[in-house]
Amino acid sequence: MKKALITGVTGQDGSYLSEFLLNKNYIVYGIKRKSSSLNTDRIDHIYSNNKFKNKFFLIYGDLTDVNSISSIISKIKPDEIYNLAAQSHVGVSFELPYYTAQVNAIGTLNILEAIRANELQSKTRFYQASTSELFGEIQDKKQSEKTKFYPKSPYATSKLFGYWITKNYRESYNMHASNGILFNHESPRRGETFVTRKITRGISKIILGIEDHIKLGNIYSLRDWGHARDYVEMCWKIVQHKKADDFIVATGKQHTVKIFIEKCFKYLDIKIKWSGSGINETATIVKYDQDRYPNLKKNMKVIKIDKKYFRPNEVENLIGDFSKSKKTLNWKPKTSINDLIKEMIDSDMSESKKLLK
Ligand code: NAP
Ligand code: G4F
Repeated sequence: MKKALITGVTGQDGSYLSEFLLNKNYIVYGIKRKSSSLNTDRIDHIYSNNKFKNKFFLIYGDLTDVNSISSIISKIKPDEIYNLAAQSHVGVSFELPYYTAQVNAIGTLNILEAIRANELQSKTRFYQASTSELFGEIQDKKQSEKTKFYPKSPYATSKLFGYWITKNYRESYNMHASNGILFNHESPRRGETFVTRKITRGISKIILGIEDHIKLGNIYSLRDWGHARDYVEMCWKIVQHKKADDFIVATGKQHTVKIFIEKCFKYLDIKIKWSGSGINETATIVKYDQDRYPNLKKNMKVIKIDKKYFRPNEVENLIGDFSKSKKTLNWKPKTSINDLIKEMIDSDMSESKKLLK
C-alpha cells in the first residue's frame, strides 16, 4: 500500500485529494495546523468513515516549522507528498505579505529540504500546488506551460518561488518533483471568502431572508473556473507520470465574475437587472416566483460594489491551455461551470437552511 502525505489536508483540495487517494487504497497522512477552533469540517466525514479506519491519519505540523515537517517526513517516509498548504488568498496576501512568503515560499523549501535531509530523494515523489496567478499580467492569450510568468501579488510572487524551487530540486538532485499549474477551481467546500463561494453562499442567504445583499469588488475580472474534484485527479496523475514535469490544469473557458453571478440567478429562475457603473453598479431583482421565494422583494438591490474588495493590483484575465495535460496524461475536466454552480448553490441552500433551525 502506498503512503501519501498531504499538507493542507483541511483545505478544499486536501479534502478531495484525501478521498481520491483513500479510494485508490492509499494510506493517507494529513498535516493539520493547530488552531483555537476546529478546522477539520471538510474532512470529518472521512475521518469518521469506517471504510477508511486505520488508513487516514492526522498529524499536527506547520509549514513554517521546519522541524515539525522534517520529523513527520522522517517517521512516515511517504511515497508521495502533495504540498497543498498555503496562505491561499490573493487579497489577504497584500495584508500579510511576509507571512504569505513564509508559508508559500519557505514552507515549500522546508519540505524539499526535509526530503533531502532524510535521504528520501529517490523514494519520495513531490507535488507542488502551483497556480495560474503566476501568469498575472498575461503574456499569451491562452496560458500554457510555455507562457512567461508575471506575478502581480505577494501571493503569486511567493508561489513563483515555490514553482522554481520545485523545478530546481528536480534538476539539481534528480528528484521526482512536479508542479501542477492549476487555474481557479471551486466546489461546495471552497473557502467562504473566495468570490464564487461568497456569491453562492450570499445568494442562498438572501433567498432565505438571512441577508439582503452581497458586497463585491471587481466583477469584470475573467477567470477559468473548474471543479476541485476534477483537478485533484490530475494532481495524482502528475505524480504517477514516469517523468517529473509541469502541467497546466484548466478548463480552457473563461467567464467574468459578473457572468458567474448571472448564471447563479438564472439557475434559480430569478431575473436580475444591472444598472449604474463603477462603484455605483448594482444588480436588482426584477422577476421571480413569489411563492417559491417569499423573502425576496421586487427591486431589491442584491449586488453592490464596495471598494474594500478591490485589490492594489488585479489579475484581469486568465484562461488556460491544458492541451499538454490532455495529450500526455489523458486528462480533461469533467464538470461544466453550470453543473459547478448547481452543486454549489444546492449545497449552500441546504447549509443556510440549517442556520434557520
Ligand atoms: P485552502 O482551502 O485555502 O487550503 C489551504 C490549506 O493550507 C488549509 O488546510 C490550511 O489550513 C493550510 N495551511 C495554511 N497555512 C498553513 C501552514 N502554515 N502550515 C500548514 N498548513 C497550512 O486552499 P485550496 O483551495 O485547497 O488550495 C490548495 C493549494 O492549491 C494551495 O496551495 C493554493 O494556493 C493552491 N491553488 C489553489 C487554487 C484554487 O483555485 N483553489 C488554484 C491554484 C493553486 P487551515 O484549514 O488550518 O487554514
Ligand atoms: O475568488 P478569488 O479570490 O480568486 P483568485 O484571486 O483568482 O485566487 C484563487 O485562484 C488562484 C488561481 O488562479 C489561486 F492560486 C488562489 O489560491 C485562489 O484560490 O477572486 C477571483 C476574482 C478576482 O479578480 C477578485 O478581485 O474575483 C474578484 N472579486 C471581486 N469581488 C473578489 C471579490 N474576490 C474575492 N475573494 N472577494 C470579493 O468580494
